[in-house]
Amino acid sequence: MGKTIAQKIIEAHLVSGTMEPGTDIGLHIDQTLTQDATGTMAYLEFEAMGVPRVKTERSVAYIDHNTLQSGFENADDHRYIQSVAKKHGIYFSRPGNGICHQLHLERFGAPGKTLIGSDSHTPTGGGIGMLAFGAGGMDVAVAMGGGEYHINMPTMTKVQLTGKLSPWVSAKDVILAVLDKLSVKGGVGKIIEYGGPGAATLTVPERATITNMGAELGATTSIFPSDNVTKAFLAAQGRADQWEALSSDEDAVYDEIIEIDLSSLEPLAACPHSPDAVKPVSQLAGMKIDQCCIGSCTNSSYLDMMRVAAVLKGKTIHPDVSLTIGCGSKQVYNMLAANGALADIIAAGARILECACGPCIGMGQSPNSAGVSLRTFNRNFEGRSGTADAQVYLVSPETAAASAIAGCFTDPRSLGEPAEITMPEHFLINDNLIIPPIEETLMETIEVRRGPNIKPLPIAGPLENRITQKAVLKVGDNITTDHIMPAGAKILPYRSNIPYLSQFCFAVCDKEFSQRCKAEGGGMVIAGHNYGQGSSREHAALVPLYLGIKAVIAKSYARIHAANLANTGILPLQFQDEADYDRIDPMDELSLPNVQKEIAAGQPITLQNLTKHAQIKLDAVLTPRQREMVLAGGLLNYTKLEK
Ligand code: MIC
Ligand code: SF4
Repeated sequence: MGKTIAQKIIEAHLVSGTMEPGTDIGLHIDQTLTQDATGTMAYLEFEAMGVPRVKTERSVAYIDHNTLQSGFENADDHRYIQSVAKKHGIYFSRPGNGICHQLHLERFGAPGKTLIGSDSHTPTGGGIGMLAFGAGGMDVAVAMGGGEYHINMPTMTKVQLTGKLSPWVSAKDVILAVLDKLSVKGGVGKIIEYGGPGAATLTVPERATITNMGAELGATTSIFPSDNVTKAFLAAQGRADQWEALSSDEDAVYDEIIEIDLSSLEPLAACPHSPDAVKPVSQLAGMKIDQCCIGSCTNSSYLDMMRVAAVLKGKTIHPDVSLTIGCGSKQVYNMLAANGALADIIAAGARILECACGPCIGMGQSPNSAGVSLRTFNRNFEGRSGTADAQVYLVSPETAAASAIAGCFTDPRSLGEPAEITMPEHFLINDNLIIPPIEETLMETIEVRRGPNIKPLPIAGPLENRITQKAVLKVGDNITTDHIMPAGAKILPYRSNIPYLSQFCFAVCDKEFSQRCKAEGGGMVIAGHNYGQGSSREHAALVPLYLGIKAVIAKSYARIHAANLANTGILPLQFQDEADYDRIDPMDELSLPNVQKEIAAGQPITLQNLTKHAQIKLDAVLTPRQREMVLAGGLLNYTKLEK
């Protein structure tokens, strides 16, 4: 039987398990990446494992999230990551170099390789034919130490692309169309493979926009073939030698096939507050707007920015609109500066930001109260922008630029003929902000620099057999990790300080949550479907662990978060009968009377609602390996046991 692209890469990297969908597989990982907001924790975890030098082909530490340095914390964390990278053979990308995913695509990504990153948008690498997964920091630490990365073998979905994008319609509109079809849960358990004649018409950065936002589908990852377009991109980056052809077999079998005719697409927008609340821009045209932000790992390539510059050239932004521009990398900025496009952007009145995540993660540029903000980013969860009542729409760079000039939602097709912009034959290559590893013999002389903001990470103990706790919180469907552990300029600097972070846990849903956990000595969280979607931040598990949360009981989970819960030693439990969700009220006294034995035996879990005198059956969302892990008290304890 023929194979899909993903199946071929998985087969070549399979260390344990069989490729039976839904079963646990362990993969050899060629490359890892971290960013600074999850990186400090990942490297503290790596240090706890006691491995002197990373065992991957290449590991890269990027600084891109916490670049607003309003106190010593972020700069101290950057120093820590830089020194830990030097000590352990990790490439270090300095602040100012750009956003991890854009940079990895430009400088390190290669077709056919496996990559995991402590960031949910790591599947951006699928644009260049890598099998790239977002993972928790602990998983990345283990992979750096040479350990396998475990996932459930996904099913295969093919998105068959035909036709060609019309003028002013962009890659962002393709992925918004997929989100419209599948929803934010539609990709769970799947690898999404793009192909068909339409795929060949898309450049690597355009493909990367699409695979990047596959994270918003909940997909395990997304991938494009590696073809002549990929080859040309790698050659233009001076890396032609890293190219290899990669395609699915003619007779490959997919579990699901979705067809999209690129020619039929129009400019789209994801409306507040979910990436799948998609509407045509034409239906929103005329709505007054307050802000446009262009950038993020989704849409900040040279091609994107050149298209924006062409729209802005010779114009002035509307007096009621603030427009920010943040290129994805120094390479992009440099090229725009050299060819004059940056001058057009500046002249139009844009506010130029450093190349970093910036407003995407709420690091500045929060909109005005109830402000309407058009962003080329990938997430528009409530409050993520830093303004609780802001209305954030996700759009293409073309739509954002056109709207910034008009002052209202504008369909870029109303602008007439677009300028012709082509991919450069040679990108400007200057890796002077990437510090490569030093000689192995020198590594041990390096001293790791730890600032006072770095506090020890919480580690669970072995699982007890009886757990009795209150339902300290009950929430609905699609709770994101931004709800559980918010980010933003005020909180992000404390990603290496779990005790401090804990006061903000679930604050978006319930301001008293942290206090209540402390008063009750911990508890359990009750949730609806797709619990933990969005960011890969393991802080959304580590902080609840610190607050004494022993179990989450949900209708269903997002993949990375369920794994993070197991990694930290919190039980991810699921209702056998969804209707039982209604049989638990906030502050009910709950008991898991025999949980350790049930987990060990792989049996269903018994829950007693002591307040309501009801018995409820649950399943543990755990593979056999994860069962061992939670019995031991999480991945770090388990890895020590394995040694
Ligand atoms: C995000 O986009 O939410 C982040 C910030 O990049 C996160 C990682 C984090 O929370 O540090 C992600 O996507 O995983
Ligand atoms: Fe950074 Fe935003 Fe991309 Fe996350 S989604 S990596 S915050 S640019």
